[in-house]
Formats: sequence, structure tokens, C-alpha cells
Amino acid sequence: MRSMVQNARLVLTSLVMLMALLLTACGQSRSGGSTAPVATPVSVPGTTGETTDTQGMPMTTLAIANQGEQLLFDKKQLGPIPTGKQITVRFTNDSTIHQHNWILLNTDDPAVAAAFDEEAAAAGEEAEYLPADTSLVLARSQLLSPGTITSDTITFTAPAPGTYIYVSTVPGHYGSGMWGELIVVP
Ligand SMILES: [Cu+2]
Repeated sequence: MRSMVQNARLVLTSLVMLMALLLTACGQSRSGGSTAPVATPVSVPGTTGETTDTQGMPMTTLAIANQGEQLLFDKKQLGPIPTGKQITVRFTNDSTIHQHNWILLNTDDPAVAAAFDEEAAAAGEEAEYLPADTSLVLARSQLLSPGTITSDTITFTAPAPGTYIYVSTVPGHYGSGMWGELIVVP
């Protein structure tokens, strides 16, 4: 016959084993349920290489062109570009009938741009529709004539943050809406 002590030991041993089992199961479920923190790569604009504009082009390279045979640029706005950066603008004219140029002015005032355009147009084709006083000009392409020069690439340093008007000074073009704005950001 088992003694009371033997029975008590058996019960105690069973209890200890059950607790050990529970603890193990608990530990396993805990380690299985918890997920180790995984580093998710986060791309922060401006920290990894070249930033891009809304069309996915590098912010320091801008393309602009005529709009078919209309007296319009294909873009009313360029940028934003970061101030102080070396900027490349590629201006293309694929019109078969119209001459165009792209002239960036140091103003955000349409009235100032209009006065400049008037002088520029009056200067004539020989002057590439540029007035004698070019103090307002920040950057400019050549006068692009169908069948001769179809594109020009201009490089300049982005000015202070702000808005800058660009125009085509071929007579009648500015008045028809051939202008836009370059946005420079800090
Ligand atoms: Cu034009």
C-alpha cells in the first residue's frame, strides 16, 4: 500500500510537471506571438540622391518646348528648382513655321515682363528679339528658327527663392500667352 507521503509526492510531482508544461507553452506562445522589430527602409526626399519634380525629372534638369503650332510653351510652370543649384534647361522648338525663344526674366511682375517684351520684339530678328538692356535677363536660349536650330541647352545657377517669368519675345508671342513661371524654392 502507498503511504500518504508517497501519494502526496505523486500529486506534487504531477503539479510541478503541469506547471512546467504550462510555463513552456506560455513561453512558446509568447515568443511566437511577438514579432521582432523589422527595420523598414524609408526614403526621405532630398536625402537619397537627386530629388525629382512631379514628372519624375531631376529637379536640376528642365525640358520645355513649343506647343504644336500654337504661340504657347508646352509648360506654364517649371520647377520647383532649388536655389543655388546649377540648372540645365533644354528648350526645343519643333514648329515648322514659328520662331521661338525662351528668356528667363528677373521679375514676377507681368507688367515688367510685358514692357521688356515690347522692347525685345522691337529690337528685331537680327538682335534675336533681345533689347539693348538685358539687365532683366537671367538666362536665355538662342532664337530657334524652324529648319535651322531646333533646340538649345542653357545652364545657369538658380536664383533666390521666388517666381520668375519666362517669355518668348518673338513679336506677338507674349501677347498670345507664350510665357510661364519658373519656381525656385529654398
Ligand atoms: Cu514663341
